[in-house]
Amino acid sequence: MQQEYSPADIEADVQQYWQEKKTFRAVEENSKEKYYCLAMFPYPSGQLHMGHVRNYTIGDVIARYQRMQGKNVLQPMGWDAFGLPAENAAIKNKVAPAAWTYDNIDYMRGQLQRLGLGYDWERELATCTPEYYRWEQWLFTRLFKKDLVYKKTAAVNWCPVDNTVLANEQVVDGCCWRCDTPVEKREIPQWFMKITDYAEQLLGDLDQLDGWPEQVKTMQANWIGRSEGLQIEFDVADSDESLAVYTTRPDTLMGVTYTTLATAHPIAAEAAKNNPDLAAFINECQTQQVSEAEMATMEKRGMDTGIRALHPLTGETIPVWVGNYVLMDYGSGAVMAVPAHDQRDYEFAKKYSLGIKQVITPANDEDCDIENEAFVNKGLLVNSGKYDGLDFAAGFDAIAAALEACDHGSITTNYRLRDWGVSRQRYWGSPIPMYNLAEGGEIPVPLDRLPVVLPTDVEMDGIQSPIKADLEWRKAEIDGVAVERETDTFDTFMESSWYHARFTCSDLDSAMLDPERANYWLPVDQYVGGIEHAILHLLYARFYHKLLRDEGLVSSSEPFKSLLCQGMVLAESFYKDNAGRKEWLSPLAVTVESDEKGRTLSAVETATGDLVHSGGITKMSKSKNNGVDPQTAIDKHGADTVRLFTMFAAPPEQTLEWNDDGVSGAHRFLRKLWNMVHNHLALGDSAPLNKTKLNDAQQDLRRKTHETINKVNDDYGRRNTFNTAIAAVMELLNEVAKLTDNDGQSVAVRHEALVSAILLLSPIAPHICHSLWNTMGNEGSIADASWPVLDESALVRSSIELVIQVNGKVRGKIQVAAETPKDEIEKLAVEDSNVQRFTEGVTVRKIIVVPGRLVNIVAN
Ligand code: ANZ
Repeated sequence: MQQEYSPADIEADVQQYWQEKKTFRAVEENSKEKYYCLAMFPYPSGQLHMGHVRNYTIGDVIARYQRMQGKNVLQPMGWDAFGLPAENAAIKNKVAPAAWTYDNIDYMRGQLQRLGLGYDWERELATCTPEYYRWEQWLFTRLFKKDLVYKKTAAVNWCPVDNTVLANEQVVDGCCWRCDTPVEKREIPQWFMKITDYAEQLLGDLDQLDGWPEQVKTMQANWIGRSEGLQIEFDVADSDESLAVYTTRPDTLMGVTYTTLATAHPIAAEAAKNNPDLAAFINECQTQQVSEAEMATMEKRGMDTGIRALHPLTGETIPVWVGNYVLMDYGSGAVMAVPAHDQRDYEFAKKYSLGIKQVITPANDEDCDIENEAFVNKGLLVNSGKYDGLDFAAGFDAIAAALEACDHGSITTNYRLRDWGVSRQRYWGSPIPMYNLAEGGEIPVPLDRLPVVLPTDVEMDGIQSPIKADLEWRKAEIDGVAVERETDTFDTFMESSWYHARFTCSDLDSAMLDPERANYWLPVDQYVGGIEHAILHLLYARFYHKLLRDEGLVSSSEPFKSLLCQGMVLAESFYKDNAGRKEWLSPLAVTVESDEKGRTLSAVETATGDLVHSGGITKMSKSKNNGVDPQTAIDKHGADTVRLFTMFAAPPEQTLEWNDDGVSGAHRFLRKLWNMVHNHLALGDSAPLNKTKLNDAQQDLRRKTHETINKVNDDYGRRNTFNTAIAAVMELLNEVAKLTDNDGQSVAVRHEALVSAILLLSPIAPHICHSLWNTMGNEGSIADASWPVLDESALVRSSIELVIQVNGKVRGKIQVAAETPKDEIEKLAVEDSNVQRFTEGVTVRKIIVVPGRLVNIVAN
């Protein structure tokens, strides 16, 4: 029998066992309740980081727990394998992106296996394979026919020197990362998916997601950004045209002093035709590089178009301006400006000396100082003629009714959400399956020509995508007519939007999904991932799931029933002064002296003895050089220790501080468990447990065992707090150590406690528990064992402790049999010697017994 705890040997053996027995292979079984647990799949960057370790351990713990509940569990893993880093690495290392990616996948797969994660590896997929991306190409052509995808021009970052489009990551401080040239904005034709057609469903279905954090649902709702407002038509003076604006504040209509058009508005373009100054201004704004966030804060600029509009209720003449703060693709691309009550309009009006007319006054004692800023809150209408005195709701309704009556307005709903631009001008992605026609327009690649395979044997020149540069590749022919293949590739969010579904039948080569298998497993019961994906990835995956549903491939409307967002992994960072610059040192290169709480007292660079400073505890990152390589920790302590530490150091949603002492502590605990079990077994076989023949000490340990089962079950199954589950098992082991008798029933009770501890810990530290489980005489894998069952009768206490108070102050404690009657308790309380010291010389007036807890004696 192996006596020393040797994780390296045990873990290798157990992993081999899982592999040989195909322990985690998932097969559809209609008679069994399914459980699909999914952790967000990684980008194959080269090696796992601690964030991955945490993410995947959480998922694995949940999956193993559910499996021990008797569920049919699916836990798959794959690779989000397209994306820009492969192109950068390819340029740097002179290796094709595909080769680099597949090498990384091989290495990282080994790392995941070394962590003992219970995946069904037969379902593994990599999104960069034609077997995978062909189906999103297929879907795209279907959606084209359904009018759910379309092409339009949209802005990209353009480097005028390299003559190429840049990804946002390639724009550094507004300049090209390669040649430092200021980046321009250019409009080029791109493909879009009509996610806005699903805006209402995406918002409404959030209500079904009881298992999602409220915060994430709110972020999704805000991103979709539904607003109720009015579309108002302003007639253009001396013309048959009208100008539509969208407003959420029709109550301010009487305060409109001008209107503003987006620079790309057709009326502005028309006016610019015979106004060179205006044309120059519009052109300048359009080459400016601005995100929507920057738009809110940047300096507001504009120009009068010379056009005049007519106020729809008063007929007053109103100037029409062009402004750089109006978005073309929101509402109608034009606003009615109410400077007194909108801060952007206010700043604009002040700058260009336009009128500011107050029409809202505070309904209570809020500050309102139109001389200095807009009053943006809702209030009561003033200076608005017959609408004076109305509040927001009444003003909205009355003005909407007046506009509807004269055919100049209608109530509309708007969404902030824009259609999803899926074109990327980079190489390492799925080709967009379209042909561009010589005479303009485009057609989908016919089904029998799918997939459009991305060539992988390419050389990267660092500027042009190889498929854009390859004139031969671009050529195609259909019915004898020459066409050109689309050379843009899909946004990589495309692939991550449906992998959850593809895992249900990743081997299928005749269709995107097999509805029967997909519907057996979907929706995912538990999704685990980082909060950084709270908006886009989750929104796109929810959208895609609805597209799959409308294609008849799945029957559910939502992909993820429950969502757990894990917190970040932090570590202390260190730097030394290097000629006034901070040089960040790896924690491995630093020797730290810390106090008993693990706080750093002083630190020096190990190699040089130079004093180093603490940069605080921050997210593990390259920039601070404070990443801890999981591989080193696994090699040193074993996977179980790393898993245990990551689960013990913090609840999953909170940040986790990496701490070497904590890791050593986790290791010591596992060694203690190992030794306890082996020492226990050395005493020989345990007698059968006889519940009716236990003394107090034995009953106490049994109670502790079952209290622990009860608590840990709740921690895993409901609260997702694995740290408190571990703490409870640690406490149980402390109690086991206290029962030192070795008679038959003591051994039996201890045996039950140890078996339970092993079962309860097994989702977190599966290798050591697998081994100990077998050592304790159980056949097969602990992964297939049933979760320990609570014996309610063990929780009943034969005696209970009652606190005794005299006049509200604790003066003693008594131990009584659980079923002691009230008058007997009163008697015992008064007779207690400690209590008598406080009741001497006074009269007991009243005794209050709170059953099971305390006795209060009132005496004076
Ligand atoms: C007049 C007004 C008066 C407005 C007032 C606000 C306050 P949400 O709620 O996000 O939907 N707006 C409309 N279209 C725009 C565009 N294309 N670009 C920039 N801003 C635009 O925002 C609706 C408000 O944003 C609208 O209501 C409009 O300004 C502005 F005291 O109209 B409001």
